[in-house]
Amino acid sequence: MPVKWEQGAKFATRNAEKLREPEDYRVILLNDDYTTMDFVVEVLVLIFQKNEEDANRIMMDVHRKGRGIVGSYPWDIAQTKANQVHAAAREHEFPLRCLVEPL
Ligand code: TYC
Repeated sequence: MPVKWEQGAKFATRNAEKLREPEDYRVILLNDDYTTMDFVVEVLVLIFQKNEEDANRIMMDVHRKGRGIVGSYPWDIAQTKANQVHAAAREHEFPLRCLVEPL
């Protein structure tokens, strides 16, 4: 029935928009000369739930290019993760920094 199909399509589109909507902020990791590679990988695994392979790839990308995208998250989650990175870095006396930027 065409009317029902059209309503279903609209509904599906709205749901897809809703699922994308909250991912508004990128967490950007910055390179530095002092934080160890192992610590950065650990941060990516424990705070950002990356697997070892992705964590290594992201860490090496940041190491080579100076900065890199870790992921996109709703604002409060991005802020919380950035705070957790800075707290862990401070605790281990590393200068590791990340930024939260709008998409
Ligand atoms: N450049 C650091 C080193 O050589 C490693 C590193 C990678 C530091 C990524 C920070 O976000 C970073 N030990």
